[in-house]
Amino acid sequence: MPMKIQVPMLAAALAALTTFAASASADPLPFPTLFHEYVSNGDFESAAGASYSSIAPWVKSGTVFFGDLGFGAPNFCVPSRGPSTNHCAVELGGINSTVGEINQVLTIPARGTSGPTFTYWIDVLSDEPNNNAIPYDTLEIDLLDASGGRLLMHLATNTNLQKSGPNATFGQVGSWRPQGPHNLAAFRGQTVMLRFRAFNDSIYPTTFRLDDISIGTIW
Ligand SMILES: [Ca+2]
Ligand SMILES: [Ca+2]
Repeated sequence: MPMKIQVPMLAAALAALTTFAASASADPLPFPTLFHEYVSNGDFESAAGASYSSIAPWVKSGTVFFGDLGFGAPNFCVPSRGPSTNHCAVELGGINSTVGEINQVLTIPARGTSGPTFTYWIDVLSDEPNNNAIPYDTLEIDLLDASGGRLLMHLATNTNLQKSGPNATFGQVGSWRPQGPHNLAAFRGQTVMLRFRAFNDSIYPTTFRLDDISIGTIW
């Protein structure tokens, strides 16, 4: 004999299903989805319309240019990698026998289930002929303690061997490439200094352009 479904039973079942669906949709998302950036002004966009000589909290010394490259164009910032949404970058080196450095002190929270990771974009412009494959001009990237006195980890080295074109000239846009990621999980919960230091030897200058410098993770 076929079983008859009572209308009140069906209505109760539907009501229970509706209540379950409503409570499920009201729950917070079970997985973290937001990327948290720990580097301040790593995109260097605040050079636009500003003084062009500094971008807090970056500390600079030597041959470093955020903008105003000294060619009589005070509204000119270092060309970046995405002209439509991303105008400015930073330039280290580009002059023989100089050192150029930027650094900032930042705190890496002990949050998230992985990372954080360090990434950046670079464009190397050099007059080095590269015939003998020797890295004469270099960019050293390091993590130090907050005072800058003690090296914690060497992160990366870029050199003239990665050049995309001749040394930087006014308005020149080269070829940008992404770098990393480098895992910084060992430094969760610490305050550290992130430092970029460019060295040029005495001949054939090399410019290291940097943009979208990031240390961050999802939580
Ligand atoms: Ca930028
Ligand atoms: Ca050189």
